[in-house]
Amino acid sequence: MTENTVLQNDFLWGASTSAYQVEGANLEDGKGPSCQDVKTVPEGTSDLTVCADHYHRYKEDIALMAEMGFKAYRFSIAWSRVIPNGTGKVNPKGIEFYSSLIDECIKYGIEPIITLFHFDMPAALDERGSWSNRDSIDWFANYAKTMFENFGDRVKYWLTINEQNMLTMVGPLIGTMVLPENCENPLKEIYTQNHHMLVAQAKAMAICHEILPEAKIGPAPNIGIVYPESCKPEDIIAAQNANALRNWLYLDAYVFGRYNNLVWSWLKSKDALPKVEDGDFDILKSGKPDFIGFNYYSTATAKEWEGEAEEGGALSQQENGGEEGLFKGVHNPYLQKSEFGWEIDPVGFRSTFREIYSRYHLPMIITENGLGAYDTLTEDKKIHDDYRIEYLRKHIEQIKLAAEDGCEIMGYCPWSAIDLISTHEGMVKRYGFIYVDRDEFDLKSMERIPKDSFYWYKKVIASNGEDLD
Ligand code: BGP
Repeated sequence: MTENTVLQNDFLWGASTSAYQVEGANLEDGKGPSCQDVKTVPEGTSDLTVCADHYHRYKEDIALMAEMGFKAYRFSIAWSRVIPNGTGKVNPKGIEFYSSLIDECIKYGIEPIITLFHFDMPAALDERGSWSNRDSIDWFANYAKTMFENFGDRVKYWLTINEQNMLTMVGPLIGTMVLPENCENPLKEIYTQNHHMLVAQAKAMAICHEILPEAKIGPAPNIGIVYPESCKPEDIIAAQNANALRNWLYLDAYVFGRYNNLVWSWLKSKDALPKVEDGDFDILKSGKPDFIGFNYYSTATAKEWEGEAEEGGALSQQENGGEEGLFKGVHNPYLQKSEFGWEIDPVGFRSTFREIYSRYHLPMIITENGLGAYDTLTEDKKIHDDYRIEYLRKHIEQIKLAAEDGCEIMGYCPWSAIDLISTHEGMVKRYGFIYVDRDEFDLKSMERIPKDSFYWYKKVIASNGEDLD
């Protein structure tokens, strides 16, 4: 490792995946179905039965990650693989799988970073009301405890819930939103679910600290600051509203154990305050993160609300039409978009670090960042993904600038280590450093082929971020 680099010498270079998008073997070896296995997949996209078949090929995959020089691998545990019904009996084969995966990482000196929950509620718990059921707090806390007990001897870094803000804002799109039949006040229900998640993850953090004093645990929301469209004072108010709703509601609750006042007032005005019970705020305050993990793909831009309510609403993790009365989402003319329509904003990455750090003063790790693109396999079996290298290079440059600004940054785990199935846009939207030879519906050879970005990232890691050419 190069000495005297901008980034700390133990910087956690790696990449991320999630169980339901990468593993496959979705009902094998005793795994119970999750909401992802029972949902109707978007038309024209692959189902989630095979994915990248990481479940059977993880040794080969981890060896490739080791070849890139990974210091960390962020992956998630499928709750229904280890506890098929979500509560009750533990599946020994599920425990065995993650135990071997962890050992395989450690064999190469790769730090496993485990996400406890990444968009895959056990289907059996959805039938019991999912996050609407107040018992979900204990379901999750018990599941987390079981994971700490089984893997805490080897796993130092834990993440609670992936993109809780997106579960709340775009749950139907991700395939995770369950509302009670004839729900009279959906907004109140959604924010009550969100409240249960807040309490559940705080409980999990407190348990982690109690039984694994050496471990570190944090959240992994999707954070990107929201710019005002202009310096018109009403646009500033709109951007503040959008930031509160998208970003600060979550981080304020995780770190300070309290609700963001703008969101609380808005929910009150809509008769949609979450159902809170006595003692909930004590629990929120008892579970403090050691660091902030966050996914960053882009910023957003907002102006004063105008138009009809139907013109608002979140459209994907990164696109938002706005919220009646609060803000209107607009396109940022200074930014280019990816092939899949997401704006690309490396400089916004730096501002996002600065903003998070000045608000919370906790070390940060990037748990996702990356470019979804159509990759082409050439006849001589190469993938020339210079567009991805360009994207990552520009973002790493901004990480270094943010570090020079005094932000504490622990690591970078872009999305994704290997090609996998996108949240709602199938296999064709690829993010990996490692190509997987399969199509949307044709499983082909499933061979792993390093992309150009693989060799580039290897140099980046070897130079601790100094060599970005
Ligand atoms: C995040 C999710 C990931 C991942 C990524 C890319 O929101 O945490 O699971 O899928 O976005 O999104 P997509 O697959 O929609 O392109």
